[in-house]
Amino acid sequence: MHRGRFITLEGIEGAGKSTQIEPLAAHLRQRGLEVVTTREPGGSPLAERLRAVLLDPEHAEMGETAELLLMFAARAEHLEKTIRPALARGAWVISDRFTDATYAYQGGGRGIDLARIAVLEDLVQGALRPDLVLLFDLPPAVGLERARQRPGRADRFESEAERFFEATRGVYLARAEAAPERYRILDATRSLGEVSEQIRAHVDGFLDRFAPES
Ligand code: T5A
Repeated sequence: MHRGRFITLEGIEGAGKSTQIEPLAAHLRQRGLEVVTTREPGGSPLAERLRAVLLDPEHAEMGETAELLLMFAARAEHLEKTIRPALARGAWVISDRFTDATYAYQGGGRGIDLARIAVLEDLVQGALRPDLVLLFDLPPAVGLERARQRPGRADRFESEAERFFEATRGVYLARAEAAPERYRILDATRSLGEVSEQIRAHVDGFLDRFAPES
């Protein structure tokens, strides 16, 4: 049995990740793959409870260290209960966000030292890293406008100022540019159909390199 592959979707608020995850999963299923879709924070029962705490605007005063540790606590659960078992049985896992979001939001947005995040990444994940990261890139003003058009109250992160997301976007782009073999940058300002096409082109190229038999 071959280990499945791990694909993550990343980007700032309103970039279009949640919209594209199921069409991407369907595309992979058509190729005969078992696919598990999931999200962070969340993706397991306890991690979903931690998600509710992390996003709740009632916790506006949450400290940066607590936020960082809760993200990794949720991730540890998500890995143990959902991601590792799926990969071990040969399924492909697509996650709406993973550790790049911690570098971008807690590192870029909050200003936590990236080296400290790397220590927690090693502790919680061991050697596991995504095989492919699709970065949905767009200016924060565009993403925030899309996010704000949705009904419902803004969550704790959506309430941040635009400069928070400029810093977040900057870390995402720097990470993608530093490791082009694992990251693909999409122009997320394009129409839904055009973004889908970009995703398919990148994922089909990845499939050709990393088919299950390889
Ligand atoms: N977080 C998470 C951290 O701080 N650290 C971490 O380690 C992790 C894992 C999660 C929050 O947690 C933070 C980051 C987040 O703030 P969330 O609700 O899951 O909260 O946040 P998002 O993943 O950002 O969810 P969003 O829904 O805001 O963004 P999406 O999923 O990228 O956007 P989506 O698909 O919902 O689209 C938003 C709107 O735009 C439209 C959609 O129809 C929708 O209305 N849209 C488009 N419109 C025009 N053109 C397109 N191409 C469009 N694509 C989508």
